[in-house]
This record gives sequence, C-alpha cells and structure tokens, in this order.
Amino acid sequence: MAEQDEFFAPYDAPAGGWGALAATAKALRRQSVVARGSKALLAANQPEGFDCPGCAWPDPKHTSSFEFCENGAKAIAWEVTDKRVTRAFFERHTVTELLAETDLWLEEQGRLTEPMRYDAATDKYVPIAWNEAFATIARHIHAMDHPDQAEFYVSGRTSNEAAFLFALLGRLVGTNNFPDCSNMCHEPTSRGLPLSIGIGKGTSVLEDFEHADMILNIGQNPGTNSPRAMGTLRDAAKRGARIVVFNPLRERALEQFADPKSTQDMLSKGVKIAHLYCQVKVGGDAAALKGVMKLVIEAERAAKAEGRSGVLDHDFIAAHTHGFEDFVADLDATDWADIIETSGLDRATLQQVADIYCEAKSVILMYGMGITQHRHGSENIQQCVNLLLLRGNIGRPGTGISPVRGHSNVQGDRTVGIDEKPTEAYLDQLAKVFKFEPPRAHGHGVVTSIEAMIRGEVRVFLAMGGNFVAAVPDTPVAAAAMRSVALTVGVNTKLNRGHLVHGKEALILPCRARSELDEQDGVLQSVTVEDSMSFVHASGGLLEPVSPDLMSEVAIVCGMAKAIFPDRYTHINWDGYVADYDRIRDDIEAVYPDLFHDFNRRVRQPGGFRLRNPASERIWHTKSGRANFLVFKGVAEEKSRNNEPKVLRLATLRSHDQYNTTIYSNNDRYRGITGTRMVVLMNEADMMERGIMPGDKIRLRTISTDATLRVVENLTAIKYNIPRGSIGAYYPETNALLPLSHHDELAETPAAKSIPVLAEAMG
Ligand SMILES: Nc1nc2c(c(=O)[nH]1)N[C@H]1C(S)=C(S)[C@@H](COP(=O)(O)OP(=O)(O)OC[C@H]3O[C@@H](n4cnc5c(=O)[nH]c(N)nc54)[C@H](O)[C@@H]3O)O[C@H]1N2
Ligand SMILES: Nc1nc2c(c(=O)[nH]1)N[C@H]1C(S)=C(S)[C@@H](COP(=O)(O)OP(=O)(O)OC[C@H]3O[C@@H](n4cnc5c(=O)[nH]c(N)nc54)[C@H](O)[C@@H]3O)O[C@H]1N2
Ligand SMILES: [Mo]
Repeated sequence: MAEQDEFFAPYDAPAGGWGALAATAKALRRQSVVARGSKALLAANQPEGFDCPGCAWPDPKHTSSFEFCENGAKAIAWEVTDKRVTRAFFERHTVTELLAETDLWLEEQGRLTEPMRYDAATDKYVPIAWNEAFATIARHIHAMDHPDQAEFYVSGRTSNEAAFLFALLGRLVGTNNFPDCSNMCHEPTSRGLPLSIGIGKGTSVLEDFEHADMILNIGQNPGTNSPRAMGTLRDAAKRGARIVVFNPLRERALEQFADPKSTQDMLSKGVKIAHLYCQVKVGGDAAALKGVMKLVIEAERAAKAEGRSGVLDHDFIAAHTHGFEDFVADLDATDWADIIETSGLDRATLQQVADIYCEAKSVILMYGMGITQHRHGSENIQQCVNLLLLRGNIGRPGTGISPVRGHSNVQGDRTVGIDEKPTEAYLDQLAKVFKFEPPRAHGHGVVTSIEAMIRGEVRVFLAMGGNFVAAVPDTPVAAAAMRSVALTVGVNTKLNRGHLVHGKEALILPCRARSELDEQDGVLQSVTVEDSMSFVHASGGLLEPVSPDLMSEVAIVCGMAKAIFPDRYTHINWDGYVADYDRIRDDIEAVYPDLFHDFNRRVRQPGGFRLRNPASERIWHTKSGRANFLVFKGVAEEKSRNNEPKVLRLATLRSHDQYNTTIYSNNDRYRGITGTRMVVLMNEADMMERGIMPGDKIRLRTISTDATLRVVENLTAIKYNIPRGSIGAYYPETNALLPLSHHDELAETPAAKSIPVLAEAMG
C-alpha cells in the first residue's frame, strides 16, 4: 500500500473552491505572467475581449462580469507566458535531443517566435523568412502527382475566418482531405446526431438549463474540461433540478462544487451537484440507457393497464417521430441480464433514473467524450436522443440534447467548411462564389489520412494548429508514417512533438494567439468563433504579440495561397482578406446566405447571434422528415470480442492539469493523483484477480486482431473506485495502446474510451 500512497490520496474538499483559487495563482506565477496574465484574464469572454481558448461552453450573453475559471486561466496563462522559443533555443538543441524531452518540458519552453525550417544536415531547426517558407510549401504542392497527396489538418482553436479560407485553399488545390481534431472528438455528434434529429449540433441553449427539472450528464467531466459549466450546474442543483450522472469515475466536481464567486459556497462545503451518481462500466452507456427506456415503457404500460394517463408524450411521438414501434420491439427483446451485466448498474438504480426522468417535465442530456469515443459512439448518442424523444424533451424550453464540445471553435470550423465529407450544397456555393470547380469526392479524416500516410500516399501535411502525432491513435505507427511525408508544416503557438516527428522537410510557422492584438494595415482586426450552443461572436485580442515575427492565422493561409497560386484565381483577393477580415466574413455570408446573413452587422451586436438550429424548432431535416427512434442492436460495445474473462476496458482520460496534449503538471488534483501520470486506475477485485498489489508496476497490452504488439509498461497500479472490468489511464501517454482500426463504425472516431487490454504485474 505504501507505494500507492506515494501518488494517491483521495480529494475530499469540494471541487472549485479554495483549491481552484490557489491553483490559478500558482499557474500565473509559474508562467511568470502575473501582470500580463491578469490583464488577459480580465478580458477573456468579455464583450470587447477575446474568446477564452479553454473550452466551447457559452457565456451568459457574452457580457457577463469576470467569470472565474481555473482551467480557462491556465489555458490563458500558458498562452501569454513570458517564456520564449527563439532561434538561439533551436541553435542549442538538435531535434534528436529534443525528442528525448517530455511533452511537459517542450511545452515549458514557451511561445514560438519566428518561422523555422528543418535542416537535415545539422538536425536542427534554422530560421527562414516567411516568403521563403510559403515558397517551400508552394514548391511541394506543385510537385505532387495528385491533389489528394495533401492533407489539411485543423485543430479547433482556429477562427472561423482562418478556417473558412483554409477550407477554400484546400479545395482550390483540389482535395477534400481535411482531417481535423473533431474526427477524434465529437464526430459521432456530427455524423450520428443528424440521423436522429437532422442536425449534428446540440439543441439546448444556456437558458434551457435554467428551466430543466432533470439534467443528465453522461461521460463528461465539466469540473476539469468546461469549468464554466459548473456554474450552470450549481445553479440548477440549487434550485432543485435533479442532476443524474453516468460516469465510471466519481468525478469530484459532479459530486460537490464550491463556486469561488459565492461567499456562502466558499465558507461551506459548497453545493451537492449529482442527485444520483451512476458508476456505469466503461462502454456500458447504451446498455444503461436501454435499461432506463425499458422501464419508461414499462411505466407507460402499467399506467395504461390501470387506466391512468401514461408517461410518454404521445402527441409528440405521433406528430414528430418515426420508428417508435421497431424501437420498442427491440427494447422488449433486450434481456435484463445483459443490460445489468454490461452496464454494471442494477435494476433498482436504473429504476431510480427512470422515475426521475418520468417525473421531470423538462430534461436536458449533456455528454462528452465518455459517450463519443467508442466503437458505437454515434449509436450511443442516438440512444440518448431516443430517451429524450420518449417524453418530447427536444425543441421545448428547458430541454434538449447538449453535446459539450471540446476546443473553443471546433464547432465553428466545421460550420465554415473544415469537413472531409462536405455537402453538395456547400461545394455548389463555393463553385458559385469563387468561380471554380471544387473536388466532389470525399477526402480523408484523421484515421484515413494516417492510413494514406502508411501507404506512402501523402506528400504534404499542413497543420493549422494542434499536435497531430501526439493526439492520434497508434503513436509509433503514426509517427513512422509522418516521417515518410515530404513536407510537414505546423502553424502553432507552442513547440510540440509534432514539430519533432516531422517529414523529410519541415516548417514551424508561429502564429499570433487569440489573446493578442491582430493589427493589419493599421486597423485592429477581430475574428469570430462559434460555441457549443451555436452562438457566433467576435473575439479580439488585447496583448502585444509575443514577437514581431508572428503572423495571424488568416495571413498565413493567405500567404500560402498566394504562393501556391501566383497567377491563378486572381479574382480572389487574398491581400484584401488580410487587410480587412470583414471581407472574409462577407464571403462566408456569400457561401452560407441562410446561416450567416448580415454577418458583419449581426456579429457586432453584443453577444453576437445564434445560428439557426431547425431541430430546436422541431423541424427535422432527416430522410423521414421526423425525429428518428434508432435501434441499437444488443447492448455491448463490441459484439464479437471481449468475452475473454481477463479483458479490461481502458478509458484514456484527461487529468485536471492538461489541455489535450499540453501537460501543465503531473498532478490530477480532484482524482487525488500527485507526481505522476503513469498510472492505471483499477478496481480492487480486478487487481487481486491478477495478483497486482496497489503501487505495483504493471504492463498493459492491447487485444487486437492485427499482428501489431501494443504495450505500455511501467504504469503504477492505483486501487481506485471504478467498476470492475473498467480501468483508466492518461492520454496521450497510453495512445500507443489504441489501434488505428479501433474506432466508431460510422464516424471513425478512435474508441479512446474503450480499448480492450490485458493487465499484468511486471514482476
Ligand atoms: N482543462 C481542459 N479543458 C479541456 C480539455 C483539456 O484537455 N483540458 N480538452 C478540450 C477538448 S478537445 C475536449 S473534447 C473536452 C473533453 O472533455 P470531456 O468530454 O469531459 O472528456 P474526457 O475528460 O476525456 O472524458 C470525460 C469523462 O468520460 C468518462 N468516461 C470514460 N469512459 C466512459 C464511459 O464509457 N461512459 C461514461 N458515461 N463515461 C465515461 C471519464 O471518466 C471522464 O469523466 O474538453 C475540452 N476542454
Ligand atoms: N487516447 C486519446 N486520444 C485523444 C483523446 C482522448 O481522449 N484519448 N482526445 C482527442 C480529442 S477530443 C482531441 S480534440 C484531440 C486534440 O488534438 P489537437 O487539437 O491536435 O491537439 P492539442 O493538444 O489541442 O494541440 C495543442 C497545440 O495547439 C497549438 N495551439 C494552441 N493554440 C493555438 C492557436 O491559437 N493557433 C494555432 N495555430 N495553434 C495553437 C499549440 O502549438 C499546441 O501545442 O486529441 C484526441 N486524442
Ligand atoms: Mo476534443
């Protein structure tokens, strides 16, 4: 037990509270940005300020007073840090040396300051002028045999303006290859939800949270990943809304939360958040939801048999839905024993959920990666919708489906064209507005782009932000594939592994961050972003850029475009776009006249505007013209595999001190982990069965159908409150265990929350 105690001690205080205040102060000090950082913090999510890069949760009307958020503060502190990566830094280190450093160390070096190119002779990055960098990109694009040899990756911090132009540029080059971070994240929302309700976005708005009687939180950790949502949940809990959580881990913020703005919270134990906390097994959500829905149908039948009015919203089901009978038939055929076994929840618990659901007049269901990153992530979401449809909980105040997006503009990037499977309507509009014939064949997402790299078919990899190599599955395989590319380009704010695992030629192009002033032609520019609830608003920085040699993302895209097409498409005014971002917004409006009509005027209104969401008006753009009840066959995550008794389901998790591949520290405060990220959270019985003692060093090995051996060693076993058969470990350290082929069947999202593995002590 002693070894485990070195790293683990349960956290009993409420989440938020004093711990969060102390952590914020420490973060600002560590990045030595107390003055600069405080100025930036005060302007985040303010009407005249910039959109917080921390998450995609909306702000109350975007005009609120300073909203405290520890992890937003960290995201900003790490962006406005006083530390710099200069040419002298690259002169001191070869790439091979840098590769031996940890991600934490790389991140700690600070902001990138000037464009660099990889010099193979010295194995170092050396300075390059911007125009030469653009010429290098153009040379490689021109040398391709086919436009599909280029990949245009986008991570979700990129603004609408830069993303729209990047999407245009890729199609002018001739490809729809747009792998993006969304492919690893909420793609099941984008692909699975439209089959249910006709749109791949959430229907709820913040106001709905003020009216819901029940809020289901499934597989989403707001205390860490969207802390501003905790204010919303706290207020809901305080006014008596019942919050029901499905999560294998008891995430502290979902149990107890103290709002640092509330004196009462700070002086007490805070507010109890979850009315009912269901520790579902990893991958057991569809089973649990089917169980709850069976009980709702049972309640309906019982009421009918006794001549009482039932619990279903029959009018809604009759007027607005399709597939109800088949759906009920499947529920009837689903066995209770399977539901209980797969979900890990007993019938009494599911009955409690069903009772709360049937008593609630209005229900919101919010979800995150615990639902999407599965073999049946899209279908999981469809089961969430089924539950809501039973009582008309969509398209009415206080209700709705609420996917909590990750990156602060990941939803916007997709809206403005970062889509490897673009609609015909969008391509037709591009053709009309920009007078060219865009490619029609669908392109690569993240998984298929890596497959193409493995086949040696990728020549140019352009990344607008992000840290592709570290974020994707099968780390060693992906890294080897990336090295086969002729040119890799990273447009980034910070140094990361992606710059070190590079193609034969490589460029680092440093860009201005959101918190920084973006002046073009003497005029300050602002960009726009779309939050998780489809509100579009402006974002303008206020700090001096960390270096005069940075360019804005918009200017970088236009610089590439001009170099690639020196004398083609001359009717497209790239310089004009850079000089005045209003012109980009005018063209976004031209391509999407319905969504973005009057864009420049509406975005100048306080709080911006909401993109129209037909499903929230009960208009269903599905094939049936209705909201569809969709059947999930059986209950299991994977129908074939997995019956081996020793298989564990590994969920790869984010700690409280990381932003995706950016690691802030080796601690995970609310989960009680300190000083290491190389841990596995395990149920005691699972440990005993394998002869593993708390604190033992263990090895995880993936069970897969291919020949690749996937092993991660030297992980410390932590005896933890987690259901049997489920284990947790950190991302990205365990991405090497995640097979590229192990993904959602519809959306191709890597099933990072349910990797079948074996665990053994290393001896
Ligand atoms: N501070 C900070 N903020 C962030 C990020 C960050 O890394 N750091 N990342 C951003 C991004 S890109 C995203 S996508 C979001 C991610 O935010 P979340 O959606 O919260 O993602 P995770 O933390 O990966 O996992 C969420 C929860 O799923 C639970 N879980 C795991 N497996 C299952 C399962 O099978 N069923 C259920 N019901 N639950 C399960 C985990 O215990 C965890 O609590 O946050 C965004 N915001
Ligand atoms: N095993 C496992 N794998 C996962 C996940 C998981 O839960 N488990 N989660 C997946 C998810 S949800 C996501 S979204 C992906 C994340 O994948 P990515 O979005 O590719 O990764 P990030 O770590 O968010 O990218 C960090 C880098 O972005 C750059 N950056 C930061 N701000 C800016 C900016 O304003 N502009 C530009 N141009 N660059 C900027 C910095 O250089 C920083 O190094 O990872 C996925 N991978
Ligand atoms: Mo994400």
